[in-house]
Amino acid sequence: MKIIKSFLVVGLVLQCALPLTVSANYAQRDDVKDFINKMVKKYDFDRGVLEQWFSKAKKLDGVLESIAKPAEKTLSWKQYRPIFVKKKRIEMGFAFMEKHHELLARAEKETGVPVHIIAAIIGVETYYGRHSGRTAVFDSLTTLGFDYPPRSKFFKSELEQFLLLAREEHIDVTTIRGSYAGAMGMPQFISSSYRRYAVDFDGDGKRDLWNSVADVIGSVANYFKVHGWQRGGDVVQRAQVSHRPKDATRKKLKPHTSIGDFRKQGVTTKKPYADDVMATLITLEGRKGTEYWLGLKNFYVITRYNHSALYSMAVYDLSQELNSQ
Ligand SMILES: [Ca+2]
Repeated sequence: MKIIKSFLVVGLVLQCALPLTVSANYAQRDDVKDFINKMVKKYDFDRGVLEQWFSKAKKLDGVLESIAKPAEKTLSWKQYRPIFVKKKRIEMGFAFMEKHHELLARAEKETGVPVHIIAAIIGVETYYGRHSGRTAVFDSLTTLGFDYPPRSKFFKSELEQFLLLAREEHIDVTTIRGSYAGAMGMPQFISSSYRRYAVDFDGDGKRDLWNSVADVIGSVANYFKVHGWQRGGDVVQRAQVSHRPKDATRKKLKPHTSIGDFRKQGVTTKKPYADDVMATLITLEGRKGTEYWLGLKNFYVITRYNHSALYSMAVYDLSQELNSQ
């Protein structure tokens, strides 16, 4: 569910055209052999098939470069926002909502997640399904799982989930494409999320996040519902501050302080909230200087999709644009 940047995709396509001599021959590595053993013993995978896949897996240097510098960590809000909240994405969002109005309305009715939030997620992730990633997911997860020590454990686990997902959903391990970090389909679900949260919303017996817009809409809404979306609840509110708060960090995503306590610290919102409503303070460097916001439970729920305050704000702002007509 990380962001795909088109220049990155172009880089990976070029890289894939290199001769096969760049093959890392993963099947001969001890750590990969351990992984294969685990998949055979724990899940009864065919050893020969796994060995064949890993012998052909490519180490993707472009993936390793990208994972080291995700946009959320290097961009300020004033740089980040215009990437996502812009005319083309808004116009395409209206078209998407009009075309899929009934599905979106059904998902909102069942889960409480507003249609414009669901649409904004799909818009931010993949331009409403147009850019769902061109990197071979098996290669990217193998590269990250075995050649990216800082997050090796996580990506090995995703690789395990990916192989299980492919078996359950009858999809071809070697041809599936996604983002450099292994996020797949129109909503960019990573493998563990796909297995846990995707739903068959069109009732054809399959969970298809590449081709079924119904499944995509139902799955995004279900993801938020399971993560605690509050029906009718606010996402975030602009805050006024009497002085720069001690806690002016945007690192705490989870609401941790009551609105009443924020008020005592000189942090207030124009819209009144009960004192016991929990919030987190978000500090953004916007076009016109520092902005303070109070993020509520639903703000936090959006960050469960991508653990970034900038991401959640961009989804919210785009959803507001889509809700403006
Ligand atoms: Ca389906």
